[in-house]
Amino acid sequence: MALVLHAGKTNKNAFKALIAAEYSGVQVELVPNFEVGANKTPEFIKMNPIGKVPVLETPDGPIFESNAIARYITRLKPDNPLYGSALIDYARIEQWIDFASLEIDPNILNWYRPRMGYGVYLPPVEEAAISALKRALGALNTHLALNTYLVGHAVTLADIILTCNLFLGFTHLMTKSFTAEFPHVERYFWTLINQPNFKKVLGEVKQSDKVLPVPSVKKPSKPKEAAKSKPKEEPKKEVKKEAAQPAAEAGEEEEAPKPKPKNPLDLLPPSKMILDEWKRLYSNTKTNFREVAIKGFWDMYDPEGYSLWFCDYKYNDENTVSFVTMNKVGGFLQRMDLARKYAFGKMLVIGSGPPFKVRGLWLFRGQEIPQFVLDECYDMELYDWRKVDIADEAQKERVNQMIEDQEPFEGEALLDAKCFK
Ligand SMILES: N[C@@H](CCC(=O)N[C@@H](CS)C(=O)NCC(=O)O)C(=O)O
Repeated sequence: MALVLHAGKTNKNAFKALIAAEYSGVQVELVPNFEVGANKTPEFIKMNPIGKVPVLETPDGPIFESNAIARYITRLKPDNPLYGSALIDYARIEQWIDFASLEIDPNILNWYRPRMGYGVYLPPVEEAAISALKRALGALNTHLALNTYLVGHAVTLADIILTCNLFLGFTHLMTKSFTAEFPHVERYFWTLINQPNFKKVLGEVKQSDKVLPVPSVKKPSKPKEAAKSKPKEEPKKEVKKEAAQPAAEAGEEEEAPKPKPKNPLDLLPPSKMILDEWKRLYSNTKTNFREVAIKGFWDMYDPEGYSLWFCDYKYNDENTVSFVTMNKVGGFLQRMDLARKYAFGKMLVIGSGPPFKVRGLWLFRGQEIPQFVLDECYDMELYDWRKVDIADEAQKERVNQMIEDQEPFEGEALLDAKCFK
């Protein structure tokens, strides 16, 4: 039977439990129709004397505090990899949980809450919060320069808690120009957000393109202006809205379950090129690759129904660690899963030493990079894209070399070559 979690459905603290549950195979359900104020009833106060959400009901009684709830769920699965496999992993997971809870969360909340109208906005207090947050993000960035995840080589509970604590920052406060200073934190956050078990809970997450505005002080002489710059009269409902605050701020989650429209690429005129045939030929050709696969590719290629694109990673200078670079490319290909019916790709990690260059070749259905890929796969914007001019023999030859993993490639050794098919 599912454990019941009391919280609004976009509460970032409840996400910790829900994501941990996905990883652990534990059934957790949000209490249906959680309402503002439900956390102030005498029954609720019996479960959590401070009257805050989330609270988890278990067969042995209620638990409050979101980290404790997530730990409980994690421990329901014996030897859960979310807790690592050695004592030192466990200690480091706890270390990063504390870091996420003491160095990241309060600073984001001290920046966020006054701007939401849940507290007095005082510029020096905000400045101090941002400066402490930057210090923490700087340290995190240093750690993540050499580590894909916080501890070991897989997602742990520490990653779940930290990502949830970064969530409000990325979605409401920390624009691209703020986070660009912490590129490894950016890469880390989007890697986690795009893990299937995170996606099931969080849906689509978009980085805010502006900092949540400061609520304007209502001036009796200018009532209209005040209402315009502080919409939805949030401050008025301050006390009552507290529990449902994330539900109020995360309209995008509410919109998530839209009916799926037909992919426009399915509506294109039929092509003589059957993508699966090319993928089969590519996979089955073991010898004479040039004569068989490459020749076959150009025989099949339909320049009207498909287009070829070169991509170049924009931040190659950051590719200082081989396995981190390879993981980054691996993550990109995982996230391209949604385009499998419409794309084929080769991604090369080039160089015999750091910094490694990441370059690729993609074949897409249609004449443009599909819009849904640009919208859904954040990696796309990390690359410069250039359409291949197949009338240019040099570009055509580059296509051949990329399909073939030719080494040396442009005079350099290949560290890795990955195929999306
Ligand atoms: N440390 C707590 C924080 C809980 C918390 O602040 N909950 C907010 C909503 S995210 C709440 O219930 N606020 C209502 C109130 O303060 O009365 C946790 O991690 O669970």
